[in-house]
Amino acid sequence: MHWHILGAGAIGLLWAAKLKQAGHRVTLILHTPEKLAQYVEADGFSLTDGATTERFNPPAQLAAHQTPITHLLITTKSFAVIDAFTAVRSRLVKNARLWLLHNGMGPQQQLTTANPQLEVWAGSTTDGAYFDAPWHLIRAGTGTTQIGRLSNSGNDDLFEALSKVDNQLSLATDMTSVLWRKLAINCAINPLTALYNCRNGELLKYTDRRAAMAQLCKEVDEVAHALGITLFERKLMEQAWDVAELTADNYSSMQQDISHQRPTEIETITGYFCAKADQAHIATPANHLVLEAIRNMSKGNGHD
Ligand code: KPL
Repeated sequence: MHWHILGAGAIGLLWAAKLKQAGHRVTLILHTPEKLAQYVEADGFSLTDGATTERFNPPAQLAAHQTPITHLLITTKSFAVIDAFTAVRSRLVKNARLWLLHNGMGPQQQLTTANPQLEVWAGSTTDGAYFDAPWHLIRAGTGTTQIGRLSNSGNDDLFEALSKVDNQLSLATDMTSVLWRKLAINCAINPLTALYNCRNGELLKYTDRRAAMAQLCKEVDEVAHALGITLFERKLMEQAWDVAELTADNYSSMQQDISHQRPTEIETITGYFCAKADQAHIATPANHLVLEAIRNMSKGNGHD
């Protein structure tokens, strides 16, 4: 398979490395000429996994390149997915396979509905990697990745092929519920860590933070139930508590985005959730409150 990867962040490059190691062709699509020049200058990227460091140098290009795309993996931030896809859309062959691996919800459903000719897959991962220097990636433990087909077209061949690339990959028959579970955890943890400017574990230490988290969770449980989505066997608050405890020393992605004055993924996390609740005429005041608060913080950072 020849994979084009849009989004040269940690997850995008981790998958570029995995696909190369498994013998697939990989081409990176970088979003600015400056980024492309930096990549060429760096002569590719490296991945350190435990004691081993390996270098990778897949070809890179801009979206405007003309070669056809058969397999497209998008790993950008969720707010950039639609624009990234639109920039390469004319290059996709008929029946191309599109795999979306990003936080939040919305783009997956939008692209599946708007492109019935494509085989669209979505993923959710706990794989971790981070950059310790530009183009130098460190693998932070091996996580699991669930993928599932969202479009009616196609078969499960893509999963069969990718499971040979990553033995921690599993096939989700109900990917929408998998995405909702991740969304629910992110609704419970991400906005509050950004608002309190704290690590995930610090949400559990104070009564007011725990109460705020419990309120968000209660609303998410209620809406998921009304929409017929099975979240967890227990209450979301209990599940989110465990995630916050397990990742106690981490800063959530939203806390990091706010503290580095980057745009956040609030619209595809709490924003998506509130829109679904509004459509179902279920009041979710606590989630609406944090949605507005993060929007205001983002405005203060120059993003809206
Ligand atoms: O997914 C996460 C994120 O930071 O986006 C959690 C689960 C909250 C871990 O930090």
